[in-house]
Amino acid sequence: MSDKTKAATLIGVPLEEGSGRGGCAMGPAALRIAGIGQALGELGYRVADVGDLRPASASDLGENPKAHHLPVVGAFARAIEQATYRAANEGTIPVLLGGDHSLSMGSVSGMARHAKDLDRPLFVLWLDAHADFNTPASSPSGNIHGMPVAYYCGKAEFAPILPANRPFVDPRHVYQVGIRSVDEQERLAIAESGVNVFDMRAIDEEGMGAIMRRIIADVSSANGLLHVSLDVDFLDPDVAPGVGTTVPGGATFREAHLIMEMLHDSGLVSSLDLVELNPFLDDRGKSARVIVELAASLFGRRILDRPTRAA
Ligand code: NNH
Ligand code: MN
Ligand code: MN
Ligand code: MN
Repeated sequence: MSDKTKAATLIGVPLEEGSGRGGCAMGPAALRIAGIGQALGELGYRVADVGDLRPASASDLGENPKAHHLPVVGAFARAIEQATYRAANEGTIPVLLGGDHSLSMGSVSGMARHAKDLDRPLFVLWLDAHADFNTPASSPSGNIHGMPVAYYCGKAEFAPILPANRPFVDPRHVYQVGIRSVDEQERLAIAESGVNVFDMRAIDEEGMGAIMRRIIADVSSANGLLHVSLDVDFLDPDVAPGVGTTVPGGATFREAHLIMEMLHDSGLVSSLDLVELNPFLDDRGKSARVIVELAASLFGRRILDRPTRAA
């Protein structure tokens, strides 16, 4: 996180229609109660909270049996795209308080528009148990939260949600870390797409530090902006149980913090999604607190000061 910026905009996204179950709409409230604003403030950031987005359902988007609640999810995507673009354009770091992962259709698209203005490439770090590369045709569930990566890479158009000339993210600029649940057809689509996938086995074999050094070097050498999208189920369910789609064998507390600490020191992060927190399933606020602590590490909280590395 670049210390030059030192300003963050919290954008609440009470959206759960993309996830196929209730609870994520309470995520923004839980993250605020767990102290997301104070944590960033204590690290020296000027924090503005724009409150929760509450767009009316988009009546121009028809219902789609293979993409559930498209008029609601699509309306949110439009509002999020604008709010994210505006916050970034004002020189702040947009922090999306989700809300289910379909919100990234809007946040990443907004950052892609911002990056295009700056004539810099946008990179995405996708921290998730799932690849979220389904399309309405391939999805076994019809839940749009399994589709945002395909959407912002331009591989899945459900309906005219955002302008047809919106900038897409180059799949080769997407880095997925923590993956351990991929659907049959999704597997083929990812392999063809060029998305960089570091699954749990890669983390076990190579170590999180080595993987993150590679990703940071790639973004840095391209002078890219880096959007970070953190799905609660990236973490092991023992660390963060408050999510609807837990998958065993996830990232440890320290692996997740190491990512955030290295990202902070890189100065490359332009924007952040905190998604899929389901307070209804949480254990007395445990997962909400872990997510806030991870965000604090990303914004510069550290165990000890470290010698500055030569550039
Ligand atoms: N792959 C499944 C689907 O598309 C599950 C997606 N669920 C998530 N993604 N939580 O992060 O329905
Ligand atoms: Mn996800
Ligand atoms: Mn997930
Ligand atoms: Mn490139």
